[in-house]
Amino acid sequence: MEFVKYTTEGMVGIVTIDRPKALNALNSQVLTEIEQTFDAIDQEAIRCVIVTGGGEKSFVAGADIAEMSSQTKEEGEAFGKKGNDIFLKIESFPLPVIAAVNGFALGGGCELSMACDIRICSENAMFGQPEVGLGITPGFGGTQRLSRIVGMGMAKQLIFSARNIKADEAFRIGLVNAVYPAEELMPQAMKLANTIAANAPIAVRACKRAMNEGISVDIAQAVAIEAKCFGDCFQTHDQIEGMSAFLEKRKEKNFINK
Ligand code: DAK
Repeated sequence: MEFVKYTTEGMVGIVTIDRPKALNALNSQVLTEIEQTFDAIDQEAIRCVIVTGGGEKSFVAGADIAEMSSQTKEEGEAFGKKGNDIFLKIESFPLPVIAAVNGFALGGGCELSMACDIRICSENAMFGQPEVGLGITPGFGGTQRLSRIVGMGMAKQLIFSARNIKADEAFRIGLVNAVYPAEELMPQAMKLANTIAANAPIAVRACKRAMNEGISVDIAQAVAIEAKCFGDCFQTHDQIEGMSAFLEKRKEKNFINK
């Protein structure tokens, strides 16, 4: 892979979008490499994934404007579909995905972070959907996910005004869960990922499924989805282990993803 690096630390997989010369902008090749990287993640060994950007300045500064500038209607639509399909894959990826936003998260970069389950960022992070200033709409899910995360009124204000916001404002409106000095971002992301990884993987994955699937149906259907996910955890090794540990007053738990 030229632009996407994948490393592991224990049970955590780290996906780094690494095209710093273009502030990690997403061209077709980067999108393909992101997809291939996620497809290759070992879902038995890995329990949580972190997505971040290479270099000091940027998470992802958007879709590649140079590549998009000469696209026809058909090519634009195909490019949008490619990005959307990959971001949907990340959103519904069985493992939790944390975006460690280490700088610019603009346009497609903000959208990539929103396809992840959890966003934390560095103090120099900047978020925004500048597309209307370029004569286009957000094309990788921004009009849909931003309103689900920060509410319709704030999302409309940000998208219609194309205003970029700094980390503290992103935190205030709930777009990110925490802000850290740049050098603490990855250690904090690892700490969170390891906390998640220490819990029962089948249960964590079932929670993600229930929350993602439940959000787009009515409450009766949503709680039925939860009930199914809840039931799926029973008679697993990890359910028996987790409950036995509590009853035996044991701190150590041996979760094996079975
Ligand atoms: N695309 C391509 N190259 C980019 C880029 C981008 N999004 N962002 C930065 N670069 C490149 C710059 O061109 C520059 O390249 P060289 O000139 O050195 O060759 C290099 O990265 C460094 O950038 P700067 O020199 O501009 O660095 P600064 O620190 O001065 O400024 C900046 C950083 C992030 C404020 C600035 O680069 C900037 O404003 N970048 C563009 C940010 C932006 O507008 N992002 C949103 C892109 S639009 C759709 C599908 C997808 C989408 C929409 C619709 N459909 C099919 C419907 C998605 C749209 C977007 O994401």
